[in-house]
Amino acid sequence: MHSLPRPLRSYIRDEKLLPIADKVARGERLSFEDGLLLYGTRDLNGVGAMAHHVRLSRHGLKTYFVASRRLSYTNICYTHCQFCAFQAKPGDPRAYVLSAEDIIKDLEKPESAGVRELHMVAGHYPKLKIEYFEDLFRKVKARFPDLHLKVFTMVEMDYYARVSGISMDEFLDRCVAAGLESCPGGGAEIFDEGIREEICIGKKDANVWLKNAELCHSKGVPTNCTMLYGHIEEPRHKVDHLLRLRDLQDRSLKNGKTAFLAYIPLAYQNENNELSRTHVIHETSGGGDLREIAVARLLLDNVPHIKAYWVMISPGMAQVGLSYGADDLDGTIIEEEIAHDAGAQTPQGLTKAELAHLIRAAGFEPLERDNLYRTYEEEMPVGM
Ligand code: V47
Repeated sequence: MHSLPRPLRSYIRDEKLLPIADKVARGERLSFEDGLLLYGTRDLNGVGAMAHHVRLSRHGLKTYFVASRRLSYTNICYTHCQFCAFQAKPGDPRAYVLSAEDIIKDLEKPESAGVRELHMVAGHYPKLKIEYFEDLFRKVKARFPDLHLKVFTMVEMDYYARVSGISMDEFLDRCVAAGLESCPGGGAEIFDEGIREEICIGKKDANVWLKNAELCHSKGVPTNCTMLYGHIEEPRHKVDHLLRLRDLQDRSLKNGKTAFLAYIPLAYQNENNELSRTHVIHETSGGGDLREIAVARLLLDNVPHIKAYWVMISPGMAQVGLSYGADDLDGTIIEEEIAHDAGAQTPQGLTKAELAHLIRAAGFEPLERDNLYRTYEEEMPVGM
């Protein structure tokens, strides 16, 4: 297994970080106060070195990506999130709802060839009920039996169970019976109640997200987790968020069914939304993006994978993120709406060869994975 060539302490310039470096070297869990120090120090490279040490001991140079298609079945949303530029109200010329047939037609296009994961999150539209999702999942699975269905944020699932007039338990069981296999990590935003009042008044109860993630895990449905950063939050809100995720993960791992597979820090995109009209918020910075990846790798000691989401931080920053704790570049995506509607300037998609090239050029080993991190080494694109 690869490891840093020198003792961890030798990479640290801020001596306040030395006790943390010692804990990391011994594999000890970090505290809330440690989290604050990691956010507060100027020694970003020291934080990165500690995260890289953990990444190397866990994954060596292995770096994952997935051939994935993003789709949103509707952009109509009755919930009010001030940071969201994707939502449309009924009657808006941008508003759309996709049928199962539209989605299948899209997946049959040449650009979707080889896709292994369909990742869908969408708006909260009360006309869509459980029957819509059962029909959608059954039809997509009948046409593409090997395509992994990764659908719903935890809040979305809660909403559609409520408008269907059934319990979350029943909603989840029926979706799984129809083909749902895992859930993305979106919709968590930031758990602090005060910040939620300002950025997502329509989703102010963080416990909904946490409770439903735990329910998914207890039923054997793996999920991911995220945090939206770079808006009006402070370091203490982020540490609190990460430790709430870590606590939940401890419980899910103890339960033994399944748990979070990956954590993805989501960099706030600051255009075309209400939050950007009412607050002056700068774009996140490269250093800030790297720190989020590194702090997550250090605090979330029980979540196996940390993604550097190139759509929100750029392919170049995501590539550097691989040396700051990330082991996953997410995927090919093909077409993305949520970040791009809010101003993201990144490409819509990257090919497998482009992802493999980014990973190799940063000194790591690319591995195409499926949703459960099983790899397809024999099919790796070469010759870039
Ligand atoms: O749910 C919305 C967030 C999420 C903005 O699980 C915004 O593998 C930034 O969940 N700026 C969608 N973020 C993205 C997401 C995701 C991405 C990559 C991988 C995975 C995974 C999940 O983006 C939304 C919301 O939480 N979001 N608006 C915005 N302006």
